[in-house]
Amino acid sequence: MAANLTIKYYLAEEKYRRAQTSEERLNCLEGMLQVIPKHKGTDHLQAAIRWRIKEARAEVQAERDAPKSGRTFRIPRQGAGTVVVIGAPNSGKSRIIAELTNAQPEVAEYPFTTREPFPAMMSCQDVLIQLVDTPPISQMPIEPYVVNYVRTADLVVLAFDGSSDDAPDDTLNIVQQLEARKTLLDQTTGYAEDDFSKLRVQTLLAATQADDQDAVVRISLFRESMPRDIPVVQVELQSRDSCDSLRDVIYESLGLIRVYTKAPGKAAVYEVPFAIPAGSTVETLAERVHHDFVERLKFAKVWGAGGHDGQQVGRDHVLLEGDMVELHV
Ligand SMILES: Nc1nc2c(ncn2[C@@H]2O[C@H](COP(=O)(O)OP(=O)(O)OP(=O)(O)O)[C@@H](O)[C@H]2O)c(=O)[nH]1
Ligand SMILES: [Mg+2]
Repeated sequence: MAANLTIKYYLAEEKYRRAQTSEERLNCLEGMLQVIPKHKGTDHLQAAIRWRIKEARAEVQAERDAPKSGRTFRIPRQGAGTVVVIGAPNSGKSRIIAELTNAQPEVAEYPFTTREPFPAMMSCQDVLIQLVDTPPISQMPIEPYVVNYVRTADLVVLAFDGSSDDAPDDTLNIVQQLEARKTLLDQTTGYAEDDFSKLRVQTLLAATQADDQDAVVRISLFRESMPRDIPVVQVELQSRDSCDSLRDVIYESLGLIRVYTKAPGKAAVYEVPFAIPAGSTVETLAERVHHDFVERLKFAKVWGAGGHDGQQVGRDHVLLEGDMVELHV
């Protein structure tokens, strides 16, 4: 986290990253400029936002003058995180969704089976995570809406067919196509400093059919040519254990903690958690519970692992896994 920036600013920046249309992006940028602390230390960043606002206005105008061609599929975000599954034809994307959720996307031995994106919910540790299946990315130019999905995802799962000699090159082609669109598959998510067009997105390589005897060699070949190191999970989707590990790795990669809320004076019930990013404060939780709560929040009481037994805390208090929180507004 750069110095001198507030949680409010980071919330605004996160909202911007998740915006799906140029109009939404413009609104979010204006919101970021409003809440960014105005002092010397943020001069550069303020200038970068102003510059991006100018660009975004031009984009909005250009789209009004000549609506963008190409398909768009708006998928509303659902659950505690959105995981976009991308990959080359036949890399096992739909099979991943089929094994980890109750949905039944078409899975087939031939390539180009999936034609449209498809969202489904995965449940892990009482938390629902949205997985989005996508059509394959091949040598054809990647569709703009898929780039948009990748950029707004909380995590990208890059499927890699461990049984195919084409997998290293085909997967590298995807990395490069995204890179040409200023989108870098990487270990963490964040904007390049002072450049709101270049974005790193946290990615996990899921090597399917990993029981194939040459899968490890193919993965190594890919890693050698991949410009950045990303974590790899090897899966054999026929095995229940292997699917369970993939589910766990996806959940853990999202870096969430589960916290519970209760109304003042009511008994604590540990049933439906709020899953929020680790390191989140009471203020972030308040935002999730109700957008009004951030302004109205007076204090909170916390019970949990950090030794808290109903102590009163302020909005900047950092929450821990399993905390029970009473928000007083
Ligand atoms: N045994 C085994 N088969 C797999 C695994 N992953 C994928 N498959 C098979 O590989 C074929 C392709 O899987 P899909 O999930 O349809 O691949 P896809 O990436 O969605 O393909 P497109 O939609 O065409 O891009 C299917 O026959 C799957 O059953 C795996 O880990 N183990
Ligand atoms: Mg598919």
